[in-house]
Amino acid sequence: MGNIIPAPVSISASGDSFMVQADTKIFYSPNVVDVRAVGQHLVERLKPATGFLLSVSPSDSSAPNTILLTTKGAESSLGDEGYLLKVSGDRIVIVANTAAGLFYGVQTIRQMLPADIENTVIRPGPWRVATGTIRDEPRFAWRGAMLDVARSFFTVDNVKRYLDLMAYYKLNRFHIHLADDQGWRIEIKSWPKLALRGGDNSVSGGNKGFYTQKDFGDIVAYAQSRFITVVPEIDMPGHVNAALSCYPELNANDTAPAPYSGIEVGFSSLAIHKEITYKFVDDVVKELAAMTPGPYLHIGGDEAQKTSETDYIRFMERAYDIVASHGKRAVGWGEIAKIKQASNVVAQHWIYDNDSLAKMAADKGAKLVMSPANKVYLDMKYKESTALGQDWAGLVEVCDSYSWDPADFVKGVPETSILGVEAPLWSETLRSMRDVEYMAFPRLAGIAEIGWSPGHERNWKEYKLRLAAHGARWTSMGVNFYRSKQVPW
Ligand code: TNX
Repeated sequence: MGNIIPAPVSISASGDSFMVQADTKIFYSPNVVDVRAVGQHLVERLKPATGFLLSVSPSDSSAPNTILLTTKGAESSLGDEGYLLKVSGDRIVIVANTAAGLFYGVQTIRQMLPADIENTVIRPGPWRVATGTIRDEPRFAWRGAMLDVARSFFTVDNVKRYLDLMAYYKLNRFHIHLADDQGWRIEIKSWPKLALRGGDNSVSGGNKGFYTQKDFGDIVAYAQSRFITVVPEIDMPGHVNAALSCYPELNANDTAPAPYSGIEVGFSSLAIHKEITYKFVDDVVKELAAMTPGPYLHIGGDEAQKTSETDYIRFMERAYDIVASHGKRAVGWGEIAKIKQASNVVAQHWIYDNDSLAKMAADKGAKLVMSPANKVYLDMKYKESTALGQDWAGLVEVCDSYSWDPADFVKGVPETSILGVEAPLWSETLRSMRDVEYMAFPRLAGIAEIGWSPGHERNWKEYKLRLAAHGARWTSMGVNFYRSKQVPW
């Protein structure tokens, strides 16, 4: 039972096995939202490799040869995302308070089956699940991954693939970086050139394109069905050359710059002193908020090197108010701690050697998401010879990215101020899903464990053995991963 990532809170094995067979039935609690869909998800995950199309029906009873997904009798201490999984020789029962908890129990079952279960062609099995009991719940509420689709665009299908991989590791926040100097990737009906022209550019050699609002709805729905909240980001007031190049009036000098396809940062800014800028922000935020069922909207705020400190604060405070006026909670990169409304924001700590910004955020009552670049930036090279990625925050081998803890990363920021962790993946050097997968795996699995599993028991020597077992799963899934020499594959 031991190779589950993220490691469950407690496992006790009883030495026997349950066998998934062609006539195994899935039962789910009737009249509980989304639970049927979780049962259906399990059927779909099991079908390609087993060839079985298991039946799914509403019932709270546990009979021999069934997998029961139930909310009946769930302890309140399991919370919103926890589950209890009992596997005996003749049945499997997952108990949780919510469909999300049942969904995580299902991900655990997938990982207890042989690695071949992730294959897309039918295999003989046998499809054994070891017996025993697992009780599990997450340490942190925010377990995220970010994809930069602005430097290089990734299609809706690419994003769905990433969401599937995230769900397998119980990640629950998908932050999508939708606009930057090199490209604007989301249709905004009130400012149509943003996507039409701003989408028709990328980093040199990257992919161009944009999501229509319908595409974006498709991404949101797919994420929701995997209990993942989408957090859309429009980076402001810097990182905006794509928008500036479409609309001259957003520039302080009324002149649109040329589209940009390099990899420099910190050179562009919205015109802080023009009222049209705030009309623009309001229109964009309004449309984005309407497309986003989740509570969060990310407004960037990093590397505004073209903007004075006073202007930066003035701009971000107004942007904050605009986000609040559309009913959303603002998320920003660490620099957002400087604004007066900081107590209500989620600040994403990325400048790994700037403790004072993180402390300022915590002291003002903000919640922090830990994304220290030297640990969790998935675009950092693994080693000098890694062909993809950058190295400004150092080389980040698999062990480095696993061996740290959110609660003691910044002295003076207590665990109670920390909402969770998130792994950003910037796409300056990425061109395809194969590239994305190579930089994300194996590191993303370890970051998921940091977000979910109890901190005190984690250690690399034990983790690397579990991680090694996931190599075969990624091979079955067709995931292109980095075969680090640190891991005994
Ligand atoms: C810094 S991290 C940036 C991004 C770059 C990244 C490259 C952050 C908030 N800003 O604009 O893509 O470095 O690693």
